[in-house]
Amino acid sequence: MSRHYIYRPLAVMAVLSAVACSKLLPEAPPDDSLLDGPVAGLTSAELQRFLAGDVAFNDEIFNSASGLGPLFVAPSCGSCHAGDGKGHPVNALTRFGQTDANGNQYLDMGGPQLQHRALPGYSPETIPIGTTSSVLLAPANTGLGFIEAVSDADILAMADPNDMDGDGISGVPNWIAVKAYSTLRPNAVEQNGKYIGRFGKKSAAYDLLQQTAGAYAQDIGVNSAFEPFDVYSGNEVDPEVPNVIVHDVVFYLQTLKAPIQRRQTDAHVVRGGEVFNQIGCVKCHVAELTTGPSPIAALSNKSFRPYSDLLLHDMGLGLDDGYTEGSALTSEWRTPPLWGLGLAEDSQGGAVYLMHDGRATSIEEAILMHGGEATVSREAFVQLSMIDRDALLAFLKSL
Ligand code: HEC
Ligand code: HEC
Ligand SMILES: [Ca+2]
Ligand SMILES: [Ca+2]
Ligand SMILES: [Ca+2]
Repeated sequence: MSRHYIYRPLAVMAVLSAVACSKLLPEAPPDDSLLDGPVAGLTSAELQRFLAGDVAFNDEIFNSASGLGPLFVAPSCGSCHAGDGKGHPVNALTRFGQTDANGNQYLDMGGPQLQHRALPGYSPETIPIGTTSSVLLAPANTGLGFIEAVSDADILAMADPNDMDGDGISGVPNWIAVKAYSTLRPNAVEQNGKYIGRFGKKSAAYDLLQQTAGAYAQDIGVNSAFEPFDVYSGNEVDPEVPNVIVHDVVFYLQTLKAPIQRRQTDAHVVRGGEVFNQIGCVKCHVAELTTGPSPIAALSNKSFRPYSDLLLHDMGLGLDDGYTEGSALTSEWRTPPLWGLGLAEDSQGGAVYLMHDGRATSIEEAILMHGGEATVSREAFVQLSMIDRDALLAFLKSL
């Protein structure tokens, strides 16, 4: 198995250090602190596809000759999802103009997604005056194949739309229209022609194919047979990225490994995990989920620990972005997985930017911003003794 991709971030450092000081070569970081690697147990044919997808995702920088734009946000997937970790505010996406649950408005003014860059000769979009806009930070792309393979029934079993158990928490799925090119998962649950979304901050994408084809078209201005309409002209254009590459990228996302918890036996971390359960964080950030059957054996019927229920929760006015997607309301967000949280600063340039738009610059701040259904849990956090608060943070940083 070729391991070049695992050490790629270090290649430059290795060269520099070899020049500067030929005796001290940098040590490779331990495997559990890297995000950019495949899940265990792939066949060699699967590893080849993983590598092809890795190259397309990280190394293919589009230009005008290869289909970039004319309107775009960034020239490659990797420019926002660097190292597959969380994105930085400089690469945030902006969506605007959707002010109620009745669908997109301002489509004639470039909504809903803002493309703020353009090829020479074209005018980039600006946010029309009078519209509300939402800023979204790129999430880490780890472990997504596991999330994709959870059955709808398992997600629905965690939902409690009418809060029957009276704990103030009422997670709901986002019911969305599925694109004609997506394949319904086995035993998909339908409600009035809508299905359960699970990717994106409001769970508005059904699967990784929709997320990928949509990102090529909307973020990079690169059309495919799946999403053939150019965002600038509105016209159908010839594919600028072939289906096989789109599928390789989907495969890469499906088989990117999930972060594994570090310092699992440290007593302080163990105590922090208990606190996490006691104060109700775990009610939304559900520790363990199980996949159903998957054509990729390494993902089939596996337990994994994302710390998410994949459901939408009303997080209160403070986090209301005035923007709706599918059946998700303006104050509703999908519980973000917390795996990899402790590695966020590696990919965010030494600082952390948490919550959907990166407004929280520490884990404590992120917790204190929880409102709505998470109010009871936040209040319990505020009441913690210093030692328990510290343990909780140690636990969160071990994820
Ligand atoms: C301009 C920055 C940017 C670019 C370029 C970009 N993304 Fe993203 N990506 C984001 C943001 C922001 C989100 C969250 C969007 C949302 O919630 O709707 C996201 C979400 C995702 C998700 C969903 C992850 C999850 O946890 O639900 C996947 C998968 C993804 N992107 C893949 C890609 C691929 C593949 C490409 C290239 C074809 C790409 N992205 C290009 C910023 C970017
Ligand atoms: C009612 C469900 C719910 C509860 C309870 C809850 N959370 Fe969250 N949490 C969320 C949602 C939804 C978000 C995303 C909000 C946003 O992006 O604006 C979030 C975001 C976070 C984030 C930021 C993650 C990131 O990647 O930006 C952290 C850290 C976090 N929660 C930790 C906790 C802790 C610790 C507790 C317990 C004190 C807790 N949460 C309780 C639903 C919940
Ligand atoms: Ca194009
Ligand atoms: Ca636009
Ligand atoms: Ca409940």
